[in-house]
Parts: sequence; C-alpha cells; structure tokens
Amino acid sequence: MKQTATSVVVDGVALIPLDNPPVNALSASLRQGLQAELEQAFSDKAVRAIILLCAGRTFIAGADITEFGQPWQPPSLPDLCAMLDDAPKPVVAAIHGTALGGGFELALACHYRVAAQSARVGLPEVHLGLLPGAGGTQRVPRIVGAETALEIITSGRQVKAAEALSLGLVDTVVEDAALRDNALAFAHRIVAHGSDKPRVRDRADALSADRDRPELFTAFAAANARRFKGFVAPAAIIEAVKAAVTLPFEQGLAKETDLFERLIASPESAAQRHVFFAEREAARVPDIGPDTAAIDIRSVGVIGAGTMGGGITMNFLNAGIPVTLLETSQEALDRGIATIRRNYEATAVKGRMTAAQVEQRMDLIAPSLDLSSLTDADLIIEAVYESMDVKTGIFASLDRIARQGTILASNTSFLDLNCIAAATSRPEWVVGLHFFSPANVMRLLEVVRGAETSKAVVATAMRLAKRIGKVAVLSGVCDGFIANRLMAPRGAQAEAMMLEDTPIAEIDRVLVDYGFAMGHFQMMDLVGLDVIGRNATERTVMGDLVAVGRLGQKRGAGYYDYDDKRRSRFSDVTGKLIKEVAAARGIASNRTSGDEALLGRLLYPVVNEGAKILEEGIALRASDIDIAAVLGYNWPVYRGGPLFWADQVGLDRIVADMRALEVVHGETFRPAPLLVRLAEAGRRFGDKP
Ligand code: 3H9
Repeated sequence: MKQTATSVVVDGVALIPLDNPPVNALSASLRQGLQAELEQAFSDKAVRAIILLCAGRTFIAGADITEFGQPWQPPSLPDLCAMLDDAPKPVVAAIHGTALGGGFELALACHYRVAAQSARVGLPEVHLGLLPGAGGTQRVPRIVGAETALEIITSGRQVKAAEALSLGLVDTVVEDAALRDNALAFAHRIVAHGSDKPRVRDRADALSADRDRPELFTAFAAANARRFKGFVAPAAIIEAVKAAVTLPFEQGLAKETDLFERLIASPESAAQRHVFFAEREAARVPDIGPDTAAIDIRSVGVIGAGTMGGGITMNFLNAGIPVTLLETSQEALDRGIATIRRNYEATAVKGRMTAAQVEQRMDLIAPSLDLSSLTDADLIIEAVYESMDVKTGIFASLDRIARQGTILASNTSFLDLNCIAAATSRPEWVVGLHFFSPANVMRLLEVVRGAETSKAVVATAMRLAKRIGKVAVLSGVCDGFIANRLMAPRGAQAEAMMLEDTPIAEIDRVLVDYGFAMGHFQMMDLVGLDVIGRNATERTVMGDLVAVGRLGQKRGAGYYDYDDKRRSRFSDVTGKLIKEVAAARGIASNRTSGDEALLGRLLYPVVNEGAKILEEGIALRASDIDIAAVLGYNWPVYRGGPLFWADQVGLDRIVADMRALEVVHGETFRPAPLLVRLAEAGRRFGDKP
C-alpha cells in the first residue's frame, strides 16, 4: 500500500490511513496493503476498533479502472468486503470528499460510516457500463429499500452527506475539519458501549415490504425505458437489486458477481470506459504543462445576446464569473437577458435552483450597448452571426479598446480563425472558443488554436473549460473544426440517399436504432430549416420546404408532418418535393436498404473524415475526435465515438466496404490514407503510436 504512514493506534483505536493519489483508487497494491493492515489490526490485542481514513482530497473513488481488462490480483474487492463483514472488531469508515463505487461499497461493508459535512457517496458504475460489483447492489437495498436503491444505482448520482444521513447510508455527519477527531470519538463510544458490530448484510427491514411487490422491478424498467435505451447496465442493475430482495445475501452476491463479469466483457462498457479516460486525456496538450502560465479569468465580456451568446453567458454566471453582455440595440439586449432569466426560472421550477440563486446569477450580468464597457474584461467572446466581414470588424474594434492581456475569443463555428486574428495587432491573444448549442447544456468546448495563439492563451482556455463544467478539445484551424467537419458527411449522405429514393423515415430509424437520440431529418426539423439556412448552390429539398413554409417542428411541418403531440409522420408534400428535386438534378432511384448498408453509408464517411482530421493534425489524438462526437453531437456513449466504434467493427472491413461503395457512389467513399495504412498494418485508431 502506498501510504504516508502505517496504522497508528490511538487509545485502542487503529487508524488505517489509505493514500493512493490522486483519488485513492483501489489498486492491487492498495488492496494488498489494506488487507495486511486489517490482519495486523485484527490480531493486535491492543486494538479494540478500527477506522479507515483516506489521505488527500477524497475518500476512495472506486476500483482502479485502469486495471479493468487485466487479470484480477488478489485480494479482490469482494474479498476485502467479506473480510470486513467477518471482522472481529468494529470497523468505521471515515469519509471525506467522495466515496464512490468500490470505495462506497467498502464503506458499506464496514460496521459504521462517519461522513464529513461536504462528503458525497454514490455508485457511479452505471456510467462505465457496469454495476457495483462489490456488494453495492445487495447492501444499498438493505438500507434504503429496492426502489430508492434502483434510483441511486441506475442514476449513479452523488448523494450529499445530509441526504445520505437521512437515508441511513451514513450513521453520522461531522464538521469537515474535525473528521479524524470525531471518527476517533465515535469509535471510542462504540467500544465503551460493548463494541457492537452491526452488518448491513444482516438487515432485512427495508426489504420486507419489497418482497410483496415483485412488479416494482418491471414498473421501474418501463418507467425509465427511454433513459435506459441502448445501455446494458441498467437491466443488469435491476436484476441484481431484485436478487437482493428475493435471494439470501450470499446468493445475491454471487448473482451480482456474475452480472458484473458479463458487463465488464461487454463492448458497451468498454466504450463507456474509453469515453471516461478520453474525456480526461483531452485536457492534455503536449507543449503545455502544468507550469505553463495561465491567465486568471475574473470577468468576461460576451458580444451578442442571441441564443449562442446567452447560452455562453450562462456558463460563466453558473461559475460565479461576472459577464458584461453587449448588444447593438436595447431591444435585443432586453430579449437576450429575458431569455437567460426564463431559462433559470425554468430550472428553479424543476427544483434544481432556488429563487435566490436565480437572482444571484442574474446580478452577475452587466448589460451594455457600449463596446468600451469591455475594456477591463479578462476575456471577451464574440458570438455574433457567421460573417467574416462582421467578425473582422468587431475584432479590429476590440483591438482598439481592449487592454493588453485580454483574451479575444471568437465563437465562430467554421470561419478561418487566422483571418479573424489578422484583423488585430495581437493575433497571439486570439483563440476560438466554439460552444455547441444549447451552449449552457452541451459539454463540448472546442478550443481553436490559431497559427499564432500563445501557449498561455491555450492553457487558459483549457483550464477555464473545466472551471465552467465543459470538456475542452483542442482543434486546429479548418472548415468546421473537429465536430462539425466530422459529422457533415453523415448529413450529406442522409440527403443523398433521400434523393436516391430511400425513405427518410428509414434513414432516421437506423440512426435511432444505432443510439442517436433522433435521426438526421428529425434533427433538422427540430432545429428549424430556416435556421440551418444553407447557402446551397443547387436546388435542395430543404430550400423547397422553406419556400413553401415548412420550416420544421415549430410549424408542425418540415421534412415530416407533426401532430399536436409532436409525433412525426410521412408527408405527401415532402415526398413529392423529393421526387421533383431528384428529377431536376438527374438523380435516379437507387434505394439503399438493409440496416447495415444504411449505417455504413451514413457512418463510414464520418470515420473517414475522422481519419483525415487526425492525419492533418487538426485533432491531437483519435480519442479527442470521439469526445467531440459524443459531447458535441450526442454520439451514443456506449458506442464510444466514431473511431472507437470503427476499431470495433474492424478497419479492414470498413476499408473493403468503402472501396465497394466508392465504385457506386464515387470519391466520398475513397478511404483516407491513414485509414488504409492502419487497416493494412492490422492496427487500430486506439493503438498507441
Ligand atoms: C468500481 O468501483 C467497480 C466496483 O463496483 C467493483 C469492482 C469489483 N480508477 O476525474 P478527475 C483518475 S468502478 C483509476 O480528473 P476530479 C483520472 O483518470 C469505479 N483512475 O478528478 C484522473 O487521472 P489523470 C467507480 C481514476 O477531481 C485522476 O484520477 N468509480 C479513477 O474532477 C483525477 O480524476 C468511479 O466511476 C478510478 N476509479 O473528480 C469514479 N477515478 O490525472 C470515477 C479517477 O491521469 N472517478 N481516476 O487524468 C470520478 O468520478 C472522478 O475522478 C472523481 C474526482 C469525482 C473521483
């Protein structure tokens, strides 16, 4: 065990310190060390009770995920929990920070749990495509009952100390600064009162009512069917919790272990674990280290109070950073601020914010019609519409008014950042901050590094992203940057297949079955066909739909017709327009059918574009491209993103299929050189270079 000190005994209580930075993950060496310390404390006659206490910023964050997929080294986590169950002396877990996954399971196998006020506990395994595999599905229901256990384990949410206390998940909550002393006092009291050793596994009360309600499990699955769609872990969690209700403890544990082993071998869990690490990897930029100086951002200016500007502003307000919000007219400013207020008030109605918090956030906005009010901002973000002339005009003005040392950012989604930077005399201070709509919700932030953007500016943007709850992915300059460029071919193929007479409902269904929340045409209708407003050079179905007033869901008609419950159905008008446009453009009927063929047509060009983005150095690594797709375009997380998925399909198969498609559909399907090289070498995108 890596630990700063071995156990110390204070008046008959052994304190076992666990120390495996940064988050005390239960690695093999930590497990071995803990086992040795427990054995020592069990046999030491001077020890009457034991406390597990973690060093650093948190209690144990769970099993060591980096060990998954390798043979388990003894002792296993369930072995340690069994050891605690059979402990001859009372054991207390003293929890600070977060006790998560296997960490919380270990605490649940202790006889008592003392939590610091700011601590949180939870079982987030579901986010890794797993279930708690060290007794969590058996012990939590024995404390809170099956229904609450299902809610906690399938959501993976972190339960705050106060709620954990009211649910009985912890026994007492103490002041943060006095955790050690209070845990010691708690242990001494237990010894003084006869060293009782209550075990969660022996409890039955919470479950007795559940035994008469076998229907609760099917009801829970049905009520959450939408949320669980495509994921494999939730059904396994339901089965395991059901086992807690219906089987004796040991048999329930055996069931849990069996389900855990099945999940850990699933492609869905592999994909979700890939995304977990990819998210953290994305923060690393090779030429920028922890000592690269970054700028402290204490105030922000946002230019443009439209949908994007408003959403961007909310991110900073949420993080407590004041924003000067600039518009060109009072009316636009009032409208933008009213929208922000409405968003917050809607959150408050759902109980996720208090009225006071709404006001606190609104108070951080300084509305302005005067560019010079941005003079003192540490960061200014331009979020006006996509016109190079307008943007260069704004940046030239900013160059005149902003003080030296201000970061000048553009939210452009496809314009050349280097041209925007060239409108200033300080291109090293210019960066792209590309938010995704809705900007207060979507977690992706593309940080676009121009040819001259300084390291300090990049470092600041990457760190700021984390502060405002975003995941930053670094992008080079190209048309569409990473996410939009990557996904554009999917839309192009959906539209090409439509003109070749493939039903749009079929195209959308295949995407939804794959795991996207909605299909291409449903998404276009939702966003609004007029908003997408392509500058098409030829006749398009979308252009024709807009011309006849079919603007999408908001008008009850777009590609589809919509009923009053917003359910989509086939539209004769669209059907006729598709035929007309195809005829006008000389496109013959050549329907694609079969799910695999449709999917290959839609998604292989995305994989191909990813290969190009990687080879051109626009993205730093394959996993950054996956994160851009997952967090920017809701690519199903249990598929791991386009390049992880491609690795699973097999790059040689993709290359062969694309060559066949190239013969029929032309150059779009020509495999990118990197894709061909990897396939020929039997390598994968995910292999280390
Ligand atoms: C489990 O427990 C299975 C059991 O039920 C059954 C077993 C039989 N392992 O997130 P951060 C690394 S499954 C290994 O940036 P924060 C992370 O990669 C597990 N490494 O910090 C990063 O490394 P780097 C269930 C881990 O303060 C560094 O620690 N538990 C693990 O923003 C810092 O992480 C979970 O799913 C791990 N378990 O957030 C909890 N956790 O510096 C997963 C973190 O090299 N962890 N790392 O990039 C978290 O949710 C967050 O890390 C936490 C801290 C909230 C704890």
